[in-house]
Amino acid sequence: MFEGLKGPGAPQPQHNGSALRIGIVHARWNEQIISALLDGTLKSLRAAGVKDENIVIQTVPGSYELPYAVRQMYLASQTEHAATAGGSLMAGGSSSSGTADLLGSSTNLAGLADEKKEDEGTKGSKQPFDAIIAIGALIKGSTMHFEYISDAVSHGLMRVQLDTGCAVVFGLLTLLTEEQGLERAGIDAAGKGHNHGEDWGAAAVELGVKRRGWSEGVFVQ
Ligand code: DLZ
Repeated sequence: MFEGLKGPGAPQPQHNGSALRIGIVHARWNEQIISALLDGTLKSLRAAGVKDENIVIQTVPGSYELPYAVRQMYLASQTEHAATAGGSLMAGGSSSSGTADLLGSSTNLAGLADEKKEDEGTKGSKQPFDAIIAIGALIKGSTMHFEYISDAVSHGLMRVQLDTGCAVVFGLLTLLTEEQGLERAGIDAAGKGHNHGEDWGAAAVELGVKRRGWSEGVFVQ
């Protein structure tokens, strides 16, 4: 894990993601960069104990589609949860408008054990996502396109997490050059870069664990 001046530093203690369900949605533009970022994200999710069957990956054409996709994925996971035996929409649960109790979570800590038992095997969890990671790489061109999309996606992702109460990890690189993207994906020719996807996976686990605590009035360190 990157612990340099500009990195987030490792949380103390490390969070255990083994009970979490995480969504990932990534754009398909700038495939080489995105592919490496996705690998880095998955690597850190797995290192924190998140199970492969509890990771759902979706793709969208470009970064502009990320906020909408995150919102719809979260609502879909709530629908899925409600459809499973014993599933119910509690505080933080779905509303057709997509606005939900900001303090709420549709998971409760006591219920997790039962749910875990029920989902053991290959099925994977059907609980609503604890966090969703949105990954995209926007590269500046010669028009204002970059500025408009960067701004819209940044605000859109923030809005989705505040409206739904689902933690959204900002995995959007806003790049002046492709080389900057290669560095931030850890695949630059000089080998000096760092894969930011690793930080995003760790952020999703930390926020997912803390969100569950907060929804129960518990402050997890
Ligand atoms: C159109 C476009 C351009 C020019 N550049 C990028 C980019 O660098 N990164 C990215 O993720 N998407 C790009 N797109 C696509 C838009 O995000 C979007 O998919 C289309 O405008 C369709 O809504």
